[in-house]
Amino acid sequence: MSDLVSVTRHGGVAVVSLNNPPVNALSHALRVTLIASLTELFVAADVQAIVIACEGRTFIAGADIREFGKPPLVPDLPDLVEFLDGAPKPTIAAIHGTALGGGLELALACHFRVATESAKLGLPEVTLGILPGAGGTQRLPRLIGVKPALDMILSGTPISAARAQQLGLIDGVIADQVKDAAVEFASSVLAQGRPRRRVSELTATLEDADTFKAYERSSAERFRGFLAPFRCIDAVRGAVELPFAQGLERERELFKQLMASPESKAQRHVFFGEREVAKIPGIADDTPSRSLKSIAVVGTAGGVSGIATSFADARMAVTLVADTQDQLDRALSQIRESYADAVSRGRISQAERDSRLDRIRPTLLDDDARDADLLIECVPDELSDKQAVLARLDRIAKPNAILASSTTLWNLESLAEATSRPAELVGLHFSGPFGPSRLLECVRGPRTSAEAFATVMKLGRSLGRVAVPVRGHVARRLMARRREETLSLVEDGALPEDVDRAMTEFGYPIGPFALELERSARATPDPALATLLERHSARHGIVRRSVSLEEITARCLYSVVNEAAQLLEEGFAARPLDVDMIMVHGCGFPLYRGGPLFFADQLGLAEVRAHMLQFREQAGAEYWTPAPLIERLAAERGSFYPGPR
Ligand code: T1G
Repeated sequence: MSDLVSVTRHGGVAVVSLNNPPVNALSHALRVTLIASLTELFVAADVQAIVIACEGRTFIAGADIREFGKPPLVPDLPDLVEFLDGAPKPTIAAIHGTALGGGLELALACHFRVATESAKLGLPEVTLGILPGAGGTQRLPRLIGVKPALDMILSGTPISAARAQQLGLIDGVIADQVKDAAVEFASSVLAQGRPRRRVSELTATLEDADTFKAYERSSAERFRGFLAPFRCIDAVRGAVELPFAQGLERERELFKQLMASPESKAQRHVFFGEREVAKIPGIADDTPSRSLKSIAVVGTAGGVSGIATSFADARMAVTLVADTQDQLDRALSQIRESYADAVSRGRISQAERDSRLDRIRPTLLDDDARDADLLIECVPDELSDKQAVLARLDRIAKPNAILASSTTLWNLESLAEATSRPAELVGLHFSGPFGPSRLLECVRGPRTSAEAFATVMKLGRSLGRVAVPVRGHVARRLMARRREETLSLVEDGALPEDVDRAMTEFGYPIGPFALELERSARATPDPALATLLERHSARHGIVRRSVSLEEITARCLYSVVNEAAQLLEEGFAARPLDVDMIMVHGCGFPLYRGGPLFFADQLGLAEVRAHMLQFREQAGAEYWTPAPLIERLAAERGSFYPGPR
């Protein structure tokens, strides 16, 4: 057998071990080798049961996503799964780490499943804009029921082994020596003569006739703009309404539709983008980074509670330093409020809330921050205030501590001058214009060391955030340009509610004007405001006209695309990917569109440029001169992302 698959014998039990690092993805080579190995074992007289296990840190994490969009290779994953479903002797999936997507579907084709306590099981395909395409939508509802299956498939969130056992998804939780424990389980199956249970032969029963309608209704708001969740519901409906083989065919049809959809291409771009963006241009992957265990958050300006809780949530010790007791009390009550909200939404338990709060040590003394590995200032965005606090921290911090600024206004060099350690100074932006987000914008100054920067980029990952390396305030500049364009649209004749409608229909969670008003308020028709706008436009000699939703959408999108191209040329962002990840994870850009630059590529840059020139006629060169990068790419019929994505 090849390195990909090895077989060991334990009496009548054969253990088939898969070895395809890093996550045992079911690549074509692995599929071929596994089928060859199983074919032999199915007919081997001295083999009574077969265990399927994996080497390395995880069971199978799904199909090989890198094969997506390429010509299909036979046998494909459904071929392998249906081959396994026909096994003439008991098969047992022995799960450790994660069993995801095609990995769980393969396990569902086994007669029995066992998993270690820490294992996670899930069907995350919907997060890639597709659906479980190797029988998962047909077997899971048959095994655990329609509603639990829909919950797993629509959320894409893996469940724990304990929950999987509760649902009947696995037959036992085993010790970490997964192979030995699985052989023991297999031997007990043989000893007890337990019948082989083919999940495909079970029936998916509908507890409540309104189930599918109810999930479609709740998904309408929850998954606004996404395609895959609704196709998932259709596929699971097939498990109830159709015989197994026909249900599989429907699943296959829907899978192919989604795989070819622009939404899935965009979501796969974001999946790989989140991983690729962690690689820092100009800094070697093996650059040493420091371990950050204790953090000092100094100051209580806006966003302090989000920053402090991010670190406490990641099990780091946090020293929260404020100038006055008042400030400290205010920051602590914000933190308590956000944890109370997390408990009330069931996101964390009361015990978890308590232990996270315990990690935050409030103080009025700078000196209490002297042992911190990273000290981040969070004072109001005044240059002198920032310089003063960084100078203070520079004096008390230990030699190899990293200093960070939360500024979204000042360039890092103007702050570095206030310290004796410019090589240890970075910028960290935790929240974007939409408030708390998954983004961590990491700003590298001209004198920031590779080691300090690699350290904070890694920090982003341990905080469960998407860390994006930049050389300036990219999110702020992109959103400032969009804001400018929304105001120009309103001057031209659009009404705030039109702009908000165009942006929410495009997929943003909230419109720019509603965002400016308090979150809860929506820009609603306001005759007084309309009159004000008319007077304003008249005062500026602007003849108001009706502005279509299409024009609003195009101007809000292309203004960001053009500004991004400018930022790339100025070197504030190194890759189009950085811009897309910032916009998707920090500025509300719809995930199923992949980011403004990925989306612009789908439209074609020549087309985008033509629109910009049209707007330049209307609004003038100051705002709408296409960036040189766009001119060049459009002329070369190029794209921000050359090659297949
Ligand atoms: N295929 C190919 N490469 C993959 C991969 C996959 N399924 N999963 C991860 N990688 C690469 C990843 O790009 C990275 O590469 C490295 O592995 C480590 O990943 C029919 C069609 C398993 C929880 O959606 O959620 O099955 O950057 O950095 O944080 O129904 O990876 O080092 O070059 O994320 O420890 C469904 C996706 C597929 C699971 C590990 N499966 N993977 O997280 O490491 S669709 C998924 C993950 C499917 C069938 C359909 C996570 C992980 P590089 P990592 P990690």
